[in-house]
Amino acid sequence: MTAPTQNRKLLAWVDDVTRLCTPDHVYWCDGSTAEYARFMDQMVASGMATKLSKRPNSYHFRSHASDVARVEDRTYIASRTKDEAGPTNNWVAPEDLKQTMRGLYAGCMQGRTLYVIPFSMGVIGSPIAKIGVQITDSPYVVVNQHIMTRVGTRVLQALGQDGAFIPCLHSVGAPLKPGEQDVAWPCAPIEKKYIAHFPDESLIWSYGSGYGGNALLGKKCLALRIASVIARREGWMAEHMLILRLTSPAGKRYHIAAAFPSACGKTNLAMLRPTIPGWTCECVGDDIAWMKIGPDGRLRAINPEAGFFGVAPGTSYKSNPMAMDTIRENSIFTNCVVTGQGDIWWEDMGVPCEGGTDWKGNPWTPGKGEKGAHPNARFTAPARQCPVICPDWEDPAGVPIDIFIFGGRRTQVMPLVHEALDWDHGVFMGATAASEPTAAALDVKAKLRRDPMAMLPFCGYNVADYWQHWFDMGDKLGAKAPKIFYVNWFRKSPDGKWLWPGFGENGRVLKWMCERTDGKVQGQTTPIGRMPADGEFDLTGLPMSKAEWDELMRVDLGAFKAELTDLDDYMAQFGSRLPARMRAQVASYKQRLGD
Ligand code: O2Y
Ligand code: MN
Repeated sequence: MTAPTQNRKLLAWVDDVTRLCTPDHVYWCDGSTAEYARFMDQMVASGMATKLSKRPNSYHFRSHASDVARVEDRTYIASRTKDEAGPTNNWVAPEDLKQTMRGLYAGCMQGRTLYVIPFSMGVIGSPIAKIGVQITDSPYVVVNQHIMTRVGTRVLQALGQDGAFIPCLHSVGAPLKPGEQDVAWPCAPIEKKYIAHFPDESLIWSYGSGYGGNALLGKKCLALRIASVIARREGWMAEHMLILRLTSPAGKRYHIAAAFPSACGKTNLAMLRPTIPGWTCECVGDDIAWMKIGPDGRLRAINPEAGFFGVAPGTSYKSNPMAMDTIRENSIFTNCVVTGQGDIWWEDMGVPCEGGTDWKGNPWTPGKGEKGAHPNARFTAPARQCPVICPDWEDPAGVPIDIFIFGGRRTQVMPLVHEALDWDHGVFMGATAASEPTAAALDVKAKLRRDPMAMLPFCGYNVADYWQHWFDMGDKLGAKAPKIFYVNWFRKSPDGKWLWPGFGENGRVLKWMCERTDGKVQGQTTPIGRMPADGEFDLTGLPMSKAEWDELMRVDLGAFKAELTDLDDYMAQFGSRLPARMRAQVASYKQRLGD
């Protein structure tokens, strides 16, 4: 196949990789619907995919049982020095890692086709967008990238002869000997998997896994780990945040970006149906926000992705009706149950299932004692199919952000909502965001799992430097900086009952934030931040007693103080790189708690 580009660097790179990986064929993806259909037909014919008769143009895939999620232990930030990667990332010297991986890549595409996928993160031509090119030997990756990014010839046109792109090399790491029969999900054993980032040259090398974030390299690898490094250098932000637009009954629009650790309901919040009359919500993105300061001095955000790669189990018409409608057609499902009727099913989908074939390919009926879908089963669906996709979700200029939200999963201690006293305090709140490890480990000595700005697995450099970047962005934004809040949807009463109903009721929390942003309500200052004053928070129609509300919002200073040792240990790991402004925040936090 002749290359449909004259971009010199791209041609040279594809040549180099072809020589190293020795595929049988090279194919340049054009991103067309015909190409997508052809790939799906081929994968159905080879037994890799199942066409779902109940959902138009939708397919199911089963991964290898060992290749079901991101592999953080095998994810590396190969910056020049270990200190630049920081204490929270795995580091190997770039040349050492390259040597190891070159050994693995040598001949790794034998018997396979090398696909070249030119893709854009963000609408082509947006001042915030970036172009990547992924080389892969996985047709499953090709069809997923069709949905998750903007793929094809238009990207090559935008690239021209000399345009820059981020090279993303991927192989499933399973060469085929002549005559050898392929398997449904080729991949390499765990000790040969590497998800490698070379931030100094904006380069991604991934080997051995065909799953999700390990293989769809535009997502976590490019849009977060590599982009966070570029963003720091260029003065913008690449964050693990959903973006939504909330509109008040008066028609005023608020744009909110929110960071929560993985599997904390980000997709659900991004597609919120507020229960409070007159308020509406539209989704701009469910996972990643790229934000630049616009000509008006405000922070403008785009969703660099074009699709959703959502967790399937737990998604239902109760938890997320908009996601359920999004995945009615043109979707890919991975590691779900395929029912006898030719549909997909997963645990807590809210519909009965008579049985079918489970994610491992075994016959399955409910009550078998094993889960039918893998807990990290996924749907891949085009964002444009979301019934509440924001009409401006592809505005190249992005949407202006009014509010940042951080959060974690805490059954105790953290109230439903509190507001930062100022930008630096907000950075502290994001930096110290934490979840409880597991319900079983819930005792006073159990360590909290800190996940700074929900970026722990995704920050491509030293987290202490990342915090400094946040402080610097606050200085640049000045009075136009978004207000910062912290939420906890997951608090329980002493007798173990959820205190907050969540789902559509979360709109009430967002409403209070908007009213704070407008100065319509004043809140009250507490040692941990500003909280709703009596009567400010709209509880109309909610069956919640005053005692339950008080418990939900209770600030037990003793419990906060008990976590200070953990906080000190956490901050200490960053040594002298910890920004002075973060030290100052820790000191004033302790002072406010009366320590
Ligand atoms: O397991 C994977 O590879 C998927 S991880 C993922 C996918 C979509 C959105 N967020 C995440 C995450 O881990 O934060
Ligand atoms: Mn995520």
